[in-house]
Amino acid sequence: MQQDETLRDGRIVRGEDPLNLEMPFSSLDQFITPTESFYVRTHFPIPAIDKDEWWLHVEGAVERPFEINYEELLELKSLTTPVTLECAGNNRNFLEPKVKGVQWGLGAVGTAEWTGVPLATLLDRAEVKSEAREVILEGTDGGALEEPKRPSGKVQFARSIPLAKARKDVLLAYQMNGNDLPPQHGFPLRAIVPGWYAMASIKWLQRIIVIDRPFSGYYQTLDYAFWKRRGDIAELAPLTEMQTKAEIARPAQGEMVSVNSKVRVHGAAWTSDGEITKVELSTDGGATWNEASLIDQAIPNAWRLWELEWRTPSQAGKQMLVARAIDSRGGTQPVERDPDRGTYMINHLLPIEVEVR
Ligand SMILES: Nc1nc2c(c(=O)[nH]1)N[C@H]1C(S)=C(S)[C@@H](COP(=O)(O)O)O[C@H]1N2
Ligand SMILES: [Mo]
Repeated sequence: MQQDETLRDGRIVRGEDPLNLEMPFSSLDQFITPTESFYVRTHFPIPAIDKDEWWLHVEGAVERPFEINYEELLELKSLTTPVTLECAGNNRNFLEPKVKGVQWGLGAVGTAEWTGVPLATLLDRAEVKSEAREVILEGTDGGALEEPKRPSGKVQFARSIPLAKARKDVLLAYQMNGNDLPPQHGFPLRAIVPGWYAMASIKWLQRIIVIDRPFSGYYQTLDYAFWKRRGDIAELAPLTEMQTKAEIARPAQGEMVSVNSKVRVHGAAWTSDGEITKVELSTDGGATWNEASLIDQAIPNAWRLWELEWRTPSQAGKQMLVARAIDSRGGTQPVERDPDRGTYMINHLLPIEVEVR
């Protein structure tokens, strides 16, 4: 956790090439994450796209394939909604032993207000055929891969969504927090897939391909997948829904607090397809739990801020703070890490050590 952390304009640099920036989660102080604090995850160089030259192609198992440009897209009926994005590798640097991948701490997550056109609008225009099952979203970015198991040559970043989900609530966003998408976040257009880990929220969208069978692209199977067990058989399943999680913003790991004082412990909690109904905090490493207050209203597909006043012990020493979330589907967080999740979906209980003195 406390490795060297280079900050750039208030974000932790987790990688330069490709660019990966993390929000210092201890800076959480409002429901909406400002764009300049929002984490950035890229796999390839950020494409420089001229919106006047850009086209979005809608094709595949549709009656009427078409292309649409930026201007035309902006004329369609839009909506604005807050959605929380979390990288499937968020919290990876808590894993022991260390695993490969970007060493995210707590801040590969954020909530922005997204404005755009429902994917359903474009699917309706294209007239999806009855045999259609999934929708592939393809980015403009791509390149050669380094993993031992890889296709040769260039691969585009692409992911698929089941047709029902694509129609239900996937947004094609051109604005983030009221301004045009910045290049880092997918200008001119990105998908927002509510409730799913953010690898599905494809940036720099260039193609929407409707298909009649499950997509088995690189980022759907070899990467961004986990082992789903049927007894002794394990099959690779694509990552989809975010797992229930609460994170503590303050006090942060290693922070010092005074004995016999009142400290505000606060953070955020989220889930997918439901709402957070309770957040509990333990200040003794999980032995006893207290219920935190949930702040404001529950908003679907967005995190819920929470807080609790902690009366610190009269004795100096180290204390382990642990938060856990419970959602309306009865989902909560596992105590132990499930190794079948590989390097993703990290939502087991994570203690934060603070020093009382
Ligand atoms: N085209 C494209 N889309 C992408 C990615 C990418 O590298 N290329 N990264 C994905 C991953 S893994 C995450 S976590 C989110 C990050 O979105 P952000 O950079 O806006 O926070 O974008 C997703 N969409
Ligand atoms: Mo991610």
